Amino acid sequence: MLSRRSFLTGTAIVAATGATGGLVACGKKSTSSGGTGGSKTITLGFSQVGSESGWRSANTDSIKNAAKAAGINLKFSDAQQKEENQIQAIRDYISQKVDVISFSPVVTTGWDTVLKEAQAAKIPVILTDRQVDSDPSLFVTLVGSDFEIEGERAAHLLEKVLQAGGSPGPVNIAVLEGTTGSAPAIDRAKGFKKVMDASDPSWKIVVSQTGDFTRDGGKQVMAAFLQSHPEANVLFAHNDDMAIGAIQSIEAAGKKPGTDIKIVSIDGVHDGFVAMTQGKINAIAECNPLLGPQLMDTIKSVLAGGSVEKWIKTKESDFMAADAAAALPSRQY
Ligand code: GYE
Repeated sequence: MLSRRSFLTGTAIVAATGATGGLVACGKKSTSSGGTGGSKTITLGFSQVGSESGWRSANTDSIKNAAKAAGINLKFSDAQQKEENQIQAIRDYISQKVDVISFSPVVTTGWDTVLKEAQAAKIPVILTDRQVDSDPSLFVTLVGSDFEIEGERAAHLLEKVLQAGGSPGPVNIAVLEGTTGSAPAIDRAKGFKKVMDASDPSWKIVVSQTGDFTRDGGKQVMAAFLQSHPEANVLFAHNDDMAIGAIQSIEAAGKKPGTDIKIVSIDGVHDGFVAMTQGKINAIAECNPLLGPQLMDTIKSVLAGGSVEKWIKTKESDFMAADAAAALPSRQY
């Protein structure tokens, strides 16, 4: 999906024209006023998606702490999962003439106009966490995970869970999707399906609906799934929070999460690990929210005129419930 064909190719040369013309000018602007590489404090305008999940809280803390540690002046706004709020925040940052703008786009589409405005104002834009479906020349780089791979990893974890549980018969999968139109919801679904289609033909997605990445969304939608699809014996949740919400509904319906309904989710937040230690979530594909330090390093090198990769990916691991107790004490979020 997305403009990934071009997005994936090569390195963004920061001094190039057109794509990163803003960077060149921004570098000049900085140099004439002391240089961002020197004593001038960098001002970063950051627009966060919202505070929908444990992942997001950890991500916000990471960005705030890393900005402080890097001596970057952070202007932070929470868009409450609304694209129009993010667009407004970006416009405000442009009019405040910040040195650099970063944001985690709630959905993939609808960004071209505001990204062009930032480019016209010669303010570089660095995406974090989520991708956009815009011309890659409108942003410098993305610091974040590969969600399609995460979907594939989740499906492979499910294979392991099913193997460990003996022969399960038909695999009737219910899916709690993330925010509709968001990069992680689109790509996690895609990666999961890719592995599923190549896997055992007994796997079937019997129902799939958004829970908007929230605990409450997961709870409500799962309650409806249990009514409409009592045959579901697997839940794939696009994040831990929805899985945790779903667990409440599964228990309220008198079923045993992790046993009657096997559960695989993505993120690896603290509460997800706790649910694994209780055997309620069977496996988690980690998605690392601690992007702050990488983002600040990237900002500094971009403003200093360096070249950066077009996609700076995050390192992540997989966990089965049996690993959870040993891993829990060293989890950072
Ligand atoms: O998985 C979910 C959050 O974009 C990777 O957003 C992020 C996702 C994360 O709400 O918990």
